[in-house]
Parts: sequence; structure tokens; C-alpha cells
Amino acid sequence: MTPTITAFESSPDRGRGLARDMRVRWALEEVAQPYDVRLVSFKEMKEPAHLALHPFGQIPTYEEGDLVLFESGAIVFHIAERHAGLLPDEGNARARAITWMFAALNTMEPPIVELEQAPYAERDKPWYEERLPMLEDRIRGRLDQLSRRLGDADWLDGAFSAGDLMMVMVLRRLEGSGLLEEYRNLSAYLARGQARPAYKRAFDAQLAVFTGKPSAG
Ligand code: GTB
Repeated sequence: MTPTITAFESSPDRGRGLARDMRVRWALEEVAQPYDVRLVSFKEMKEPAHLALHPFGQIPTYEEGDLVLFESGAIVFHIAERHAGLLPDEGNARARAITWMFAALNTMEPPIVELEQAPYAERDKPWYEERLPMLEDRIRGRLDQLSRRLGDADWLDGAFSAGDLMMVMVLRRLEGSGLLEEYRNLSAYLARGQARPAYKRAFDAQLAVFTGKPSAG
């Protein structure tokens, strides 16, 4: 059964692929699972029909027959569990790949989101200018640790996995901050992820929503 996901009808990132439907699209492309997309406006996201799918009134959601999921991490995990290609078969390697998914979402992403949101939420506060370097240093601390662990490897634990997919998408949120560029291996890691054909197909598909031109694939 072809799953249906939801995405922004009009993404504030203007097609840069930063909204969280991009993670789900990429996972579906990696496992060669066709999917449909239902675009929703900000208004529709807060209406009962969408709230029945997503209690917090957000995108992405995932519908497959009777199954309705929300939370990009849970959706990518579901896709990775159901299809070959995103999680290793061997039990311990599989558990480690899942650990990296959680690390991306629970350890790396929160300070990055905090920095991203500060200009919107705190710009008018007297302590804003002082807090920014603190937020950046918190992220640097995590990037230092991640960079040390990755070293010269291509991926975080052996072959590319859903853990890398999630980590690449989380690190992409630092684009334009200058922070990632301080880490040669992490910049190369990000580029490696973005060079994957499945990533490109997913990116083009979400960009087509913004440009109005259908993607080639
Ligand atoms: N934890 C949830 C998940 O992982 O699925 C978070 C979902 C979420 O934050 N969804 C956002 C949303 O629906 C879109 S992705 N927001 C609307 C709302 O809450 O009313 C977050 C996002 C939005 C915009 C950009 N951007 O413009 O760059 C980047 C990321």
C-alpha cells in the first residue's frame, strides 16, 4: 500500500529542504518505496481533520492503511523497520544504528533548534546578545564530540543507516551558521549524505512543491 505523508503547502524555508518531511521523503527514497504527498496549509494543520492525525498540528504525518504516525523520528524508524536498506540485519549493529537516530534527535538537535529559534523568540530580550555565544558554544561542544567519534569514517557506524540519515538532516539545520564549517570531517559527512541519489530525489521532490515544477523522477 502506498503511504501518504503530509508536508507544508508553502514551506517557510522556500524549498531548502529543512522542514521535517524531507527526512521522511529521504527514507522512503532510500528504500525505493513510492509515496503520495498531501500538502497542508498552516490553517489546515490546526483543524480537526489534521489534528486527528497529528495531535500537535504539525507536519509530517504518515498514513498507511489503518496506520497513522506522526514524529519524523518514529516515521523514519517505521520505514527502516519495514524495508531493507536503512538498518543492518545483525542485532547489535541494528541497535547501534537506532542509537544514532536517537542521538541525532535527542542530543544533537535540541541545542541546534534553540539557536535557530532564539532570533524569533528572544531578539528583544536584554540578554539576547550575551546568550547567543553560549548557545553556539553548546553546539560546538556537541560537534567536537561528534567529529571526534566520526573521525575519518564515511558513516557513523559502518554502512550508511537511518542514524546517518537523521544526523545529516539535523546537521543541515546549521547551514549558514558557520559552525559546521569549523569541522572538516563533519562538512564532508554532510556532503556525502547530500550526494546520495535518494537524498537528491527527495530534495527535488520537496523543491518542486515550492517552484511548482514537477521533479524529474
Ligand atoms: N518533533 C516533530 C517531528 O520530528 O516530526 C516536529 C515537527 C515539526 O516541528 N514540524 C514543523 C511544523 O509543522 C515543520 S518542520 N510546524 C508548524 C507548526 O508547528 O505550526 C520544522 C521546520 C519548519 C520550518 C523550517 N524552515 O523554514 O527552515 C525548518 C524546520
